[in-house]
Amino acid sequence: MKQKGVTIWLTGLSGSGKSTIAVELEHALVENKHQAYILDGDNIRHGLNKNLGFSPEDRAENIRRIGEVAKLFTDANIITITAFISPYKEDRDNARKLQNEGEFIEIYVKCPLNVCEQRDVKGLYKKARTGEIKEFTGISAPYEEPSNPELTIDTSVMPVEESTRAILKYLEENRYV
Ligand code: GGZ
Repeated sequence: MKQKGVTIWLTGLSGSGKSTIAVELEHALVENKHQAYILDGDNIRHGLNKNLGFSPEDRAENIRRIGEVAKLFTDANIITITAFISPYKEDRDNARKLQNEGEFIEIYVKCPLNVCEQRDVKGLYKKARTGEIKEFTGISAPYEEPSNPELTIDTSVMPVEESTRAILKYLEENRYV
């Protein structure tokens, strides 16, 4: 079967596990001979979007550009995994609207704020609490939960391997892979 493109849009707080899940998922897909590619802060915010910060306007523009890039990759029949907080519902919905029906899978990587804050892998929550980092999602900037995602994964109860399996199961059941 020829591979069809699809965008797997991961959304959730900083530290919720989006990037880790994206990497695991990409590995699993590539092992099964699929073409998959991750768009994340490392390759987007450091390049195409390096002129953008974290104001609501800049986040909207960040997500708009990522949505357009994801569409191009999807059109090229690549399984495209995006890992951005994407805190605003309107911005995520706009990214969805760019794609054909069924080509955009929104996955809410859910994790309670207190758990993300406890993990604080990069020490950013601490800096947000002291005010050193302004407009930090969950602390001093909003996160709007998805109201109707295709899938929700709670990483405070589900380890990464299990989360990845749940996504693969969804992709198989819905004949994406
Ligand atoms: C949220 C911030 C901020 C602020 C820097 N708010 O855990 P990280 O470090 O690696 O992931 C976060 C990343 C968020 O970038 P996104 O492009 O995903 O955000 S958005 O979708 O809202 O545009 C965090 C770091 O950048 N970071 N400042 N103020 N996260």
